[in-house]
Amino acid sequence: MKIQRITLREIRMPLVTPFETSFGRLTGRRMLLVEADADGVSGWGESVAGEGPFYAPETVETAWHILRDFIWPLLKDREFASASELWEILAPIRGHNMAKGAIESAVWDAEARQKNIPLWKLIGGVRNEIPCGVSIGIKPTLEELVSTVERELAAGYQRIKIKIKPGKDIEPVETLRQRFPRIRLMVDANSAYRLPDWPHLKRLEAYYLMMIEQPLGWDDLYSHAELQRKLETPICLDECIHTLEHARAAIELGACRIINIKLGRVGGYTPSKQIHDLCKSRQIPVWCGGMLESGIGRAHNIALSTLENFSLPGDVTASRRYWTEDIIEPEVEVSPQGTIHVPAAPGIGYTPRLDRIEKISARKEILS
Ligand code: OSB
Ligand code: MG
Repeated sequence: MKIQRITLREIRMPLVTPFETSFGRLTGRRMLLVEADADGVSGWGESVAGEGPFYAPETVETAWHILRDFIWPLLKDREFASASELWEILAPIRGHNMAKGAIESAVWDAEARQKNIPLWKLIGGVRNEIPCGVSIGIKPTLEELVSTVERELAAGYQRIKIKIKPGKDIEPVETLRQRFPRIRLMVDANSAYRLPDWPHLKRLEAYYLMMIEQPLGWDDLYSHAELQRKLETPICLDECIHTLEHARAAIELGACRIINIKLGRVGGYTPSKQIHDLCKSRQIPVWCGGMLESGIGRAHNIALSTLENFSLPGDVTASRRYWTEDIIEPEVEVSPQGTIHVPAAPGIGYTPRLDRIEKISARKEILS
């Protein structure tokens, strides 16, 4: 394989409703899309880098810079046998996983299209239907939270995750547990607490949560290990796990019992699969996280979720939860049972709508 050219585009999409986490409130997204032309087919990827460095250090701007000035020079004129080699080719660049993940996933899509098979089969996926949960942002009132949860349960979603932060934690969880005694419920703090807050976090244990996601510092494995020893509820790590080595350290330290894998956070399919395989061998369940992706990133999350050890419902949901109009065809739909049927078409299995993508592009750069 050889990549003849890549096209970077920044698209802007307004969210159907604002999304609030402990690190900020979003009313829309700016995403960097990568289109890779390889031997007559094009593959698509999406960088999940945010507008600012608040979830992780990368931003749309840093991803653009790294793709143009460092990744493309490594890939230009380079022959490789398969997308599985990209991760090693990009190894001289330290970090910048979201930039790497965008191009790496695009090349996997291109390879699957060349072979005329679905991407999920190319990566070794084992299921053609994936279970789905939802991530619900911090709401201004408890009434709004309850009605949102009601609506998502009615749509079929199999587990509910709510975002929490200090002052908006015990009460929302208690309210939901009273109102919905039997649902699968979890919380995500996006690093809003510190270890001395542990007695407060321990109060959440009264509400039978499936897990508490990323309660402490974004790169603080040691404190999570301390906290996990004080809690019965499993800790799930998100932000902390940006490499295979961090995943191994987290497991060995006892810093978590579950891991959320995001393609962009770890740098693509190859590191995602490595972390997945490690977790499988250590009986650590994984699930696929989301980053408010457009249809392109969403399609990749669906493919990734077909790997065997993705045994818990992920944050992979219908296009319409976030977008009035998505950029792929068909849009992602969720069944009344709260599952997504994995598409059988080649590559990511959805067709990027180039006309619409061009229309909402704020900038574009072709590298060849
Ligand atoms: O921590 O999982 C997270 C969105 C943006 C940044 C971080 C996170 C999230 C979500 C949304 O929880 C998941 C989704 O795409 O539905
Ligand atoms: Mg999270």
